[in-house]
Amino acid sequence: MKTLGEFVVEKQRDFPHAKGELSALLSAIRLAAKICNREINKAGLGDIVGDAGETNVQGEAQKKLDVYANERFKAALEARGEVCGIASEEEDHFVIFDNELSRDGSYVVLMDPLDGSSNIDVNVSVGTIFSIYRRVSPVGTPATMEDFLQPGCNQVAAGYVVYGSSTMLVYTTGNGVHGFTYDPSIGVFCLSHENMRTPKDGYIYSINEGNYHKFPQGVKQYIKYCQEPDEATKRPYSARYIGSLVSDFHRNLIKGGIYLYPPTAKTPNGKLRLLYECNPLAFMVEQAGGKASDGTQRILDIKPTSLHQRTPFVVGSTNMVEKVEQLLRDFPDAK
Ligand code: AHM
Ligand code: MG
Repeated sequence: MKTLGEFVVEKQRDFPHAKGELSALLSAIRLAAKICNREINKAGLGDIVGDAGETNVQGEAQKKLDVYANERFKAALEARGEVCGIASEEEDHFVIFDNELSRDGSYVVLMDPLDGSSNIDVNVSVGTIFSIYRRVSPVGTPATMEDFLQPGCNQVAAGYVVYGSSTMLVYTTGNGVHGFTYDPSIGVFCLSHENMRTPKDGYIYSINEGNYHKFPQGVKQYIKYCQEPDEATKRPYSARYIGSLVSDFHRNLIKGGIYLYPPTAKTPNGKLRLLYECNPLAFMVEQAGGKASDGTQRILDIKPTSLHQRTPFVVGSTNMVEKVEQLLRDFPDAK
């Protein structure tokens, strides 16, 4: 049995000049994940479910556990000194860790501390998503907006924690995707899925079909395509939608499949946030042999212009994502 800690140290030896900063940073994330896992697991007890009474910058009601997870991850990352600032779905602005130790930190972290949190009150899986960059501003100074607005292809590491029937931490540093299952009896994440690969073809499609009438023509065509019987391509595909991005993504990564959050006329950029939802998952899926697109271009190539910007998101098995891109080209919407 190999623990996450051992695995990270082992991998660090592959980079002879690594100073162990990234390993220390990942260990901060691991600690915060364990603490959040403990609270999420007893979500039905006590006064921890429900709304916190505040809305975040995107006008969404914050859950008590959103706030809790945000605080836990922030505190764990600030305590170590490798990180000079964070951006979070639950924070209007990026947060500078302005103490002597953190100012010398080489990294910034962007995160969605508790994604899918509207599911928490009904005992459905939720997740944490994180994305790590090297800062571009000089070490020794406070973090700046430029540190956070980097294209996804600059990520040095990314990952997620899925608090599901078991809790897993899955991450990449650009050298494959590795998954660790939490053993609560010993309080340790253990290597369970080394070098995860996603199938090129999948048979699951995940989309909120309730919005069907608002989707672009190309996406409607794709839904029809998924439902059409055809033995050669094993259609119809199965529809699976949890409404909890990390869980939908995790299932599709393992089994093969596609997740779509398309634009609509009212929300031309869809719902999901580029920097801390789409970029990290795009990095992971590419590392596993899959693809992530906004319908026309690679997610990781988008140059961000604001912290909470949204993007349409199509992610999963390469051939499925390419089919969507093709149908969006073939069936353009009237301007
Ligand atoms: P959140 O960050 O406020 O939790 O929103 C993101 C969630 C994703 O987890 C999920 O895939 C999506 O929103 C579901 O949206 P919808 O209910 O519109 O289908
Ligand atoms: Mg989210």
